[in-house]
Amino acid sequence: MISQNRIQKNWKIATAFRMLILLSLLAFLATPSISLAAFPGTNGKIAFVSTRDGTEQIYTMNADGSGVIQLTFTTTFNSYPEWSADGAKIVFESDRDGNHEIYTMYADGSVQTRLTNNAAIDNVAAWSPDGSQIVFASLRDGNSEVYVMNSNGSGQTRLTFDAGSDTQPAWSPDGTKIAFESDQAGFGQIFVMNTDGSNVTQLTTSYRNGGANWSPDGSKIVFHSDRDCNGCGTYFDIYSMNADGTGQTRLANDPTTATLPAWSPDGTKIAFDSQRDSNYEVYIMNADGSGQTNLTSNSAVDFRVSWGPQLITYNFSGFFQPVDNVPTLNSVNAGRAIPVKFSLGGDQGLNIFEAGYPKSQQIACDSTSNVDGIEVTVTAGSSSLSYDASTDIYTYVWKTEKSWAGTCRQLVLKLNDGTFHRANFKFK
Ligand SMILES: [Ca+2]
Ligand SMILES: [Ca+2]
Ligand SMILES: [Ca+2]
Repeated sequence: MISQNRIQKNWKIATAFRMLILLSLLAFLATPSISLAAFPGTNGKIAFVSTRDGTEQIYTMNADGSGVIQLTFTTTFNSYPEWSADGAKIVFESDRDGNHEIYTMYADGSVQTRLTNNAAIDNVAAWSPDGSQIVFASLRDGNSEVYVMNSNGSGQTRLTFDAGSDTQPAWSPDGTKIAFESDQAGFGQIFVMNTDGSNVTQLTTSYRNGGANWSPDGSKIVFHSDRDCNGCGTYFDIYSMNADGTGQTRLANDPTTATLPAWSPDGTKIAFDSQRDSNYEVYIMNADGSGQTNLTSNSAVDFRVSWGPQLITYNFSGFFQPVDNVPTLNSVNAGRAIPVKFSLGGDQGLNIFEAGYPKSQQIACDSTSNVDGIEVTVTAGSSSLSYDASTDIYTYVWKTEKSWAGTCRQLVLKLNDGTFHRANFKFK
């Protein structure tokens, strides 16, 4: 963001050379930086924006640059992707409905859902670590401010109240702080505040600084700055600092301009974009700046990265005896403890169920439909779930109730890879 005053002042002093510099500056600043927050996990896919199919669209790729998949396909702008902490969803910005609004979609591009509906620009969104909330910037109150909303778009609440441009919010991995960029003190600088907007603290002071992105452990923030060209506004590089603003260190030493850094979920690497190969490409480097590698090598613009965690995927075997898989109606004595056995293709630990599951729900005995489950299951004894490495079998012991005699019921296992597995029972 750049103020009108600054534009006018720059134009007054413009020589032909300065006009070129300014045009570059405006080209950069006209596209506000993505808001980024890296949450801990195993490194998964990198989301990025490319113009390779005409307009800015969102893509994902593997961390070695392979397996590029296009996720958005509107004729308009889709940009600023940001992964949720569990890797299941991406929040992004699009003007497909007439002006800039915030949307979410699943990691495969499905169920693209609009969250904001405001005639002003709503942009650069990022998730809270638990996925329940989204921070974003909006010009709805006259100048850019940071807002927060629930992840379904409800409860939109303003957090900043200054005359400067407040943008690029990024939620700290521990959930307690929001970093953002503001020019309330001159050029854009990085600030942090509490998640209710209180306790605003400035972390950077020299020249332009933006693109703040928390390390997965919350101890550091990477960002871009033009301080090594003394605030020229055209050449940025990647820097890191401690989360309190101390220890500011240059990392990329980019010969051109490098912006919008994003930590990998395991904290060992940083992705960013650079123009060193004549147009924007996505790069990764080690967290100390070594090993810089071009991942995209495409003549189009490739930039605005967010590095997601690996989605958990289990290789569910189906249920083993004594439980038969659907559509069989398992006939059992009401009140019995039922050993529910299955394999996930190796030892996946004992934290395999989505919170609140397994559940069960009464069904009609001739029903073939799936239910979500209502009652949380009761387990028999203290060992509700066990894993036997010698047979690669998980056993979940489900305690049924005598009062269920004469009814039918569906057992619903939701695993924390997001998959449902069900079995039907008739109680004698
Ligand atoms: Ca809008
Ligand atoms: Ca403001
Ligand atoms: Ca490119």
